[in-house]
This record gives sequence, structure tokens and C-alpha cells, in this order.
Amino acid sequence: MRVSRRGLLAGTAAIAGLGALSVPAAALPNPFRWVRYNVTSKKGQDMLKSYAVAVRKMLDLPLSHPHNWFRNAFVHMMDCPHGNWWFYVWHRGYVGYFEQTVRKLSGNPEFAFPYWDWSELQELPLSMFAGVLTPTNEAYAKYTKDLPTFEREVKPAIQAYWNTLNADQLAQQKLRGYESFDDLWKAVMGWDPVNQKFSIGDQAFAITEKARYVPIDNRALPPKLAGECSFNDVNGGLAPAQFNASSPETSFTSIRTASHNDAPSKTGFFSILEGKPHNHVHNFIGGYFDAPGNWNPGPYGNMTNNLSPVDPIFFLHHANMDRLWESWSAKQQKYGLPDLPTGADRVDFDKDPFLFFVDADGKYVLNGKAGDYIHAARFGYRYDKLVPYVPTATKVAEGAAPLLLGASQDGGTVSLSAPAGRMIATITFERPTAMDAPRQFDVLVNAPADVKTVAADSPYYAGTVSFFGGLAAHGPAHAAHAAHNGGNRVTFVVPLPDRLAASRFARSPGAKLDVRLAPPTIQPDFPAPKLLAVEIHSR
Ligand SMILES: [Cu+2]
Repeated sequence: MRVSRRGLLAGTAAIAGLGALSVPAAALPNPFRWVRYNVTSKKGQDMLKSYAVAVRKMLDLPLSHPHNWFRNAFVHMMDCPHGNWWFYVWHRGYVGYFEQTVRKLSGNPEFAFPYWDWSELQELPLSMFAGVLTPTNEAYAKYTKDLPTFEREVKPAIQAYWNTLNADQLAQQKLRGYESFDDLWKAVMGWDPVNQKFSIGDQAFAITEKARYVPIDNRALPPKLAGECSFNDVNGGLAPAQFNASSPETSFTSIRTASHNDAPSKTGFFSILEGKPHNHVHNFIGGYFDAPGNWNPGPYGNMTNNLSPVDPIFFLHHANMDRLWESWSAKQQKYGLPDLPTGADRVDFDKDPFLFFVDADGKYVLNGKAGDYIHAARFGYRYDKLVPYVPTATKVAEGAAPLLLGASQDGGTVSLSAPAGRMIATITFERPTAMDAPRQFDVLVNAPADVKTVAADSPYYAGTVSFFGGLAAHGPAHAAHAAHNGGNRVTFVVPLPDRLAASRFARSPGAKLDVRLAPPTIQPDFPAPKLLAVEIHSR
């Protein structure tokens, strides 16, 4: 019942909002028209059959067609935001149009994307290894057999598309750091603007046989990732009481920037759900993860970088991220809190131009804005099930400010001012710029100095923070900034494990928390960045 009511409310709000943009309400889809099912359900499995039909057709379309599979992936390469407050809304538009395209090409009028709930199914869905649902299928080889094939087949079509871009689109590319087609293509090839050379680990191109790393017979999430994806950790990610806030632990979304194509100018922060499970799942599927057998230092599969939509699983992962956004919105409504930016913030949020989406007719949507995609009702879908938020004793999710228990401006030990219950650590460090720098670091609490790396079951392990892609994946401008400043200051929010809250030291005032980073076990000798600041809040 709650889900249906939520859908109704969202639909009504969306119709009101779009009415202001002079779209006749009658032209809008019924917000209940389509249902996104869990991929593990019978209906979800049926949807995959239609999805495969559409993927096959898109692989067969000529590269001159915007619905060609690789052309579709380049929409993400050229325009996706990561690490800022437009992350969710942009991906809703991208997946939303693509869903309509699949509906049309598959001939299944009921099609809606199944989602991969990795909290429940802690392995890659088995059916995503069948036929063209894996990018390692031979049908992809005509594009990705090897690099010369890719350059010969794909590059001219992207160049031709680039030549059609209008002034507004070119302005967006410039914000991203692509002044010319050559800049874009250098990014595809893994150009590292910090070290001024190509980095194999940053290459967005992946050859067919290595397009996805995870094999069918070893598809379970490794233990650290399984923890990041657990219901408990996701619940922590749903707790922030504001859509966006300057204090990271209060913000559902990552840092506010001037444009979705803009990198943070000085310091950035990742929201919990983006900076932990979202990024970590991408890295895992593409081959960077903390267990024996990964491909460090690359080349990686598609999911580690901005051509990630080449792997069909991208859309199941992002349907789940979108479902988490819907779940958070439902929680906000339940507690009477705003589920979007308000006032002047909302105006700034809504007006950012999204100029690269392709609709179901193969037409570029040249007048889109972020505000067009704030409601799922825009695309007429809902989810069969949302994630119910489980409140904690601290009432933070109900709007109470997280209580600051202690802070250290130099990354040293934090003394807690009050007995702690559940805690959340806000940690800041400079992202290393070395080409072989790890994409993930583990967070350790009160670990003895001689502990260099930890396994998931270590008593000192408190979580993992993950970057999506190499430095350049956040845009050459971001990387260039790093080059001038010796790194990018970045903040992650890490809900600390419940067992820490239960431990004796956390219950006594004056208790000390020593938080630090450790390299992943696969790169034990890479020096972990020193924390520049640590804050501990109650949650
Ligand atoms: Cu993603």
C-alpha cells in the first residue's frame, strides 16, 4: 500500500511540475503504467529476454544510428556526472529514455528495466551471462575485437557525431575538459592529464574478451564489497536528511557543483551510496577489486570507466541506484522532509542542461534540463518494491542534525566527547595522482601500527571508499586541477560498523578513535594517503 501511495504522490507532483513547463497533463504517461521488477523475479527474468532482443538490434544498427549500442554508450562517456548532486537525476534520464528505446526495439510494450538488488542477490545475476547480455559475447567483436578494430569502426562515427554538436552542446563538452574531438578520444584511450601520458588502467576501450572481468563461475561479490552492499550499509546511505548539504554526512547526494559536467574546484565529497556501493560495484565488474586475480594495473573491463554502459549490466545496476533514490524520497516523505532541493537551490538544480539523451525515436533531446527528470513519473514507471528505511535511535533520518562527537583537523586520533552509539566517520584526504594508485582504500579504526592491510573479517576493518575510474574519469579538468595542486582533496562518509558502537571503548566518554586508510590487499605496498581531517558524528 505504501509503495502505491508513494507512486501516486510522485505522479501527481510530477504532473504539476511538468504542467508549469506547459506539457499538457494528458500527454504524460500514467505513473503506474510500467513496473520495474527485481531481476530475480519471474517477471524480471522475462524482461531480460526483451532486453536481449533490443541489445542485439542495437549491436546490428549502423554506427551512424544514434541507437547503435556503442553510440548509446557514448552518451554516458560524453555527459555523465559522477561525484556531484546531479548523479541520480542524470542517470534517471539516461536509463529512462533507454528503457523506452528497449520497449520499442524489443516489441514488448510492457518492458521496464529489471533492477539488480545487490543487497539481496550478492552475486552477478546468472542470466546476465547469457548471449548478448554480456559484452564478452562475440556479437561485440565487430566493434571491440582489438583496438585497431575499435578505432576503425567506432571512431569515425563519433567524430561525425561530434561535428553535428551545437554551440550549447560544445559548451558542455568544454566544461568537461573536451575542447575538441581529439580531447574526447584521448580520454577514451586513457589519456592521463596529470602524468601527460596514456594510462592503460584509464582506457575506456576494452577488448571483447576482457570487457567484463567477473566470470560466470565466480560471480559472487567479494567479502568487502558484499559488506558495502549489505542492507545495513545501504540503510546508512538512506539516512541523510537533506537532498544536498554542505556537510557531507547530512547530504543524500554528492557535492554541489556549478554544472553536472564540472569537476569540484577545490574539494569534493562523495555521498555514502555513490562513494561506496555504487563505485565499488562498477570497479568489481570491470576488474578492480580487492581479491586475488584482478587485473591491476589494467586494462580493465568497461564497468570501471565512462564507457560502462557497453556492459548491459550497467542498466540493472543503475535501475537499482534509481530505486535507492526512490526509497530515500519515500523516507523523506514519510518523515515530512523535502525530497528535493528547495527554493533557490531547486532553481539552480533544475536548470542545468542535459543535452545528449536520445529518445525512443532515435532523436537527440536537445532542450532537456535536470528538472525534467526529478520524478520517475516522467517515464511512467514505479518499482515493485522499495527499500524500507529502518530508523536508528538518534533520529538523524527524521531531520535531527548528526551530533558531532569529535574531530581532528590533522587526521590524528579523535577523542569522543560523549558516549557514542552508532557512528559515522567523515574522512578527508588527497587522492593520489600516481598512474598505478589504488582505486579503493580500506578504512581502519584503532588498528595497531603494524597492520598494513586488512581482510573483510579484520576487527579493524570499517569499510572501503572507492573511486569510479581513474583520475581522468572525473574529467580532464579535475585531473588537471590535481596536477597543479598535487592531488584532489576528497571527502568520503563512512558509517562505522555496529560492532564498534557495541564495543566498550565507544561507550565511555573520552574514548579515542584512531581512523586511518590502508591500501587494498592487492596493492599492499602502495602508501595509503594520510587523512587530513576526520569527523565523527552519531548516526
Ligand atoms: Cu554508475
